[in-house]
Amino acid sequence: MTLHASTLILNKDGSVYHLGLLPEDLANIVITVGDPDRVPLISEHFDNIKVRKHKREFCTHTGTYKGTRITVMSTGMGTDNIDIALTELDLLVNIDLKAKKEKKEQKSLNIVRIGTTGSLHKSIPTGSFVLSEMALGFDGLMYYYKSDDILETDIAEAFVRQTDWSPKKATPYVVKGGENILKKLRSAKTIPGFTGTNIGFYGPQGRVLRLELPDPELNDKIAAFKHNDLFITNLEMETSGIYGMSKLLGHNAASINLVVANRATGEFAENADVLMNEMIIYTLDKLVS
Ligand code: R1P
Ligand code: URA
Repeated sequence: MTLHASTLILNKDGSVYHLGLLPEDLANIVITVGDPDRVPLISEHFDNIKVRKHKREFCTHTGTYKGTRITVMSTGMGTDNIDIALTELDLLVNIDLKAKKEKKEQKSLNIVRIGTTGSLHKSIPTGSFVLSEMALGFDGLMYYYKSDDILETDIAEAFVRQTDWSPKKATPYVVKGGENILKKLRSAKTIPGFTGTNIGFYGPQGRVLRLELPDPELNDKIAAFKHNDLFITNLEMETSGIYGMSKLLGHNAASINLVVANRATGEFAENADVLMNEMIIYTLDKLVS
């Protein structure tokens, strides 16, 4: 089937619509970050940078690290951006952009998010590296795709029951990360995470400034959720979308997040920049080892 111009949208130079990238710009290992300013913090460790492109919130550098070709790309904040970022990354490898058709041979990317997060527990202090084994999405993105086969429905249903989740919000979903890439990143330095992905930073993560929340206990209920040995470790805004889209499209995804805020104690890491640099080097070294 040939894809319509309004579905597969390309720029005049043949690059994909939002990312502004051509297939040759992309490495097999793609690091994603929320913040465009984190891209040069990662690529400064590269041996060289051969591609530098920037469109909207998507800033991309491709080069080599210790001889291995890696792309680092910002996604901006939230799973709405992740829908675009992951779809267009997949287009770059699995669609023939000239013929506007799916390629016969499908390719899997290794996708690793390097992000920041808030911990829900005193026992996971600021400075921890949380490696998300699984994510719980509050964003509803997976329900816009045929996704039943990749979702851990029993865990999501237990969560809805235990937290008395309001049906006015999207139904939560649970999806696992990619074991092939998670196993490269696990070590005594990482904490295994079950990551809650929120649709915002303030109200959706229980932060009260001037606006009241309908359920002020929600963060406590999320922190108290238990299913067998599982509990939710941390909150951020992209991992569920990355895991869900990667599973649907056949890519391997992992998400490692630096705890910058501890929501149980109220602390915020003062040396977040130093800790982030340590986590970046840790992740790069594990990826090429
Ligand atoms: C909120 O401050 C942002 O920080 C976290 C959240 O997921 C959200 O995107 O990740 P990044 O530091 O990667 O942006
Ligand atoms: N990112 C989030 O989404 N939440 C936090 O508390 C910290 C970083």
